[in-house]
Amino acid sequence: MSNETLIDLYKALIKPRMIEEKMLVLLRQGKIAKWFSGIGQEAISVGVAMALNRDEYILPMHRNLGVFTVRGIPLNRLFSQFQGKPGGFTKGRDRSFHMGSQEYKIIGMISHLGPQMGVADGIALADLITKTPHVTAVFTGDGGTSEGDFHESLNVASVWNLPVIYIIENNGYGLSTPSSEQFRCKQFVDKAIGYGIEGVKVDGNNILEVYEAVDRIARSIREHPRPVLLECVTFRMRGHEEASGTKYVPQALFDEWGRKDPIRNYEEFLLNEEIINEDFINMVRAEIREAIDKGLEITFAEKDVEPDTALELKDLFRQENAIAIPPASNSKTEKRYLDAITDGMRQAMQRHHNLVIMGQDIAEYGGVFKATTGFVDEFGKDRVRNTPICESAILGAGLGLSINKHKSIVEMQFADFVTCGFNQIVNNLAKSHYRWGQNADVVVRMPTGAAVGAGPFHSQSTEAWFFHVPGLKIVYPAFPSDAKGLIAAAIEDNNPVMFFEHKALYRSITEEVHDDYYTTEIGKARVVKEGDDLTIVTYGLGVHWAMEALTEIKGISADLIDLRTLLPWDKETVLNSVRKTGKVIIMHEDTLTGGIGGEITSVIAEECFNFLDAPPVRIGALDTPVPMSSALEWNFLPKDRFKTALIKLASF
Ligand SMILES: Cc1ncc(C[n+]2csc(CCOP(=O)(O)OP(=O)(O)O)c2C)c(N)n1
Repeated sequence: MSNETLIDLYKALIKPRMIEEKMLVLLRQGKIAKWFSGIGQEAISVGVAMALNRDEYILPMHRNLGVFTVRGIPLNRLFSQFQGKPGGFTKGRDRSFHMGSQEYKIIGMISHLGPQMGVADGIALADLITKTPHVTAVFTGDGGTSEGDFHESLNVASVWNLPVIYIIENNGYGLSTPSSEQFRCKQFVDKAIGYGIEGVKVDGNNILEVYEAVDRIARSIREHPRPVLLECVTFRMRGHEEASGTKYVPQALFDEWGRKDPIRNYEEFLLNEEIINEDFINMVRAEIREAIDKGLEITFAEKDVEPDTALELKDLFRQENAIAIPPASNSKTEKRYLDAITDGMRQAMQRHHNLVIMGQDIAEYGGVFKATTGFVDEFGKDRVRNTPICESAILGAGLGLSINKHKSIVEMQFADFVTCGFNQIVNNLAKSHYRWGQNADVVVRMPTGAAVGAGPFHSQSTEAWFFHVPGLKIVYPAFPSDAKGLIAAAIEDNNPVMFFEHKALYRSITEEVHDDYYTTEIGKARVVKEGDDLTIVTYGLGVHWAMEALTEIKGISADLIDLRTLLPWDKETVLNSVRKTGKVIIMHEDTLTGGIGGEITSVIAEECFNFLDAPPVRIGALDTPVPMSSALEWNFLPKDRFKTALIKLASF
């Protein structure tokens, strides 16, 4: 290494230490609220960030201040981020290192630790597909490796040859829990063998070792994309966060690792080699001290964030959504619900060359419901990807693709299995735009619903789980024409959309559907039938039950509203109808308690009280799991109870 590189590494190494020392003072003075210290571990963040190219993504954790400083983020912006001031990266919405920046190619963590690694997979996948010779580096602590996300993301990266360096900072503790109570492996490089990937172990307190290893691995990965696990052995010299103390760590360990301090040792080495001298050290330190003081001055002078409710709500989503796309001609063909979804997806794949579909068995096999039959032949294996059974890593990868300029559709084999990827959806996809302005351009396809004799784990209605999550959109078509228009709209939308498609409707209903590509507006209900006696609000299979009931039971003139979008639901259409009819019944296939019907009923009660001639009625499935045998399943489902309630409401 040239003296210049050695000196650059030195300057980069002491900066985060000096910032931290200042932060600890400010903490004692009550000027900052919390601090997660990386003292003792700086050589890893700094070595990694210095070895990578400036346009390569890094996904750091809570002890990686060095990544942020090496990338050259102005200190006042960093301090404003720590202080929740407007000059930070999250408009005061998230704390400390929970931030990302496309400008600096840093993607910060969510608190859940492990999900970072799936996101890294997606970023790397985009590079792999576009043949961009880039490396993505993602950090985890040793404790974080106990999470399923660690396993899933390494597994996905290994089968897909993703160019990711997984950096494990093995500091012996996960919060207060020592390694012996966290895992039984002797060293993490052994785990790499299990994933069929290379593992490299370095002294994480030696900046030269870290830098050289990452530089060598990165050069090789850029040429031959593949994942590599890098274990950096180190020690955390302070508590998990400052308030938590260090009582659980034996003093002997502090003494031992104190002697291995990465900064003092490197400084001594440079002094011994006469590459630097005391004057130089003093000069560099003075420069950094001045930069810190200047940065703090700007941050402290900055006003606090002022709440703006309209902005808070607006920033949930990226707003530049695609405009409505009408069909180019009037040509139509009779299509089943499933074929309409396939058609919409195929045309979207033709239109968006950066759109990737991922799911279990979706490639050659065409998916268990055959929604993607023939796609792999038309669009190739890069864009139509069979995935391992790793819902969490794949949903995280969806966000990663989005970060790296791709759109994605992730198929859950059955909506029930979304539980295994729940965290990525509700905490990562849903919150990322609000937190730091990064949209998650991901459609999650959810083959849903009962009435197919499939029992408790292949039949659930899961839409209400997501209805409560700000930052998501939920669509749920009941007809083939809407299925095509809404899947296209979901794909055109740059935000995360949960797309529910009812399995019992796949092959049971047909409709004339436009052959051309078109979108159906998200957020707008469809009035299926018009009438004056009462209003029926429903969606999915419920729409068909309601149509059947209105045909069977003579003499009820009803507005039948198919919501089509559940989040945001079309209040205007529902409330206008209820104001007209004065009576309303809300019915869904989902279980009653905590179902979407409760929310709709409550808004109707608030907004239409003076127009109501009867109490609003809510009908849902029994509050039990979905039973398998036909008699039990139809007893569980609300179809018959709906008819009884409808007659009762009509004669109220
Ligand atoms: C899913 C999840 N469970 C629990 C926590 C609480 N938690 C925060 S950090 C931490 C320990 C992390 O240990 P490790 O990955 O070894 O990193 P270290 O803090 O030692 O650097 C825990 C349990 C969390 N953030 N996320």
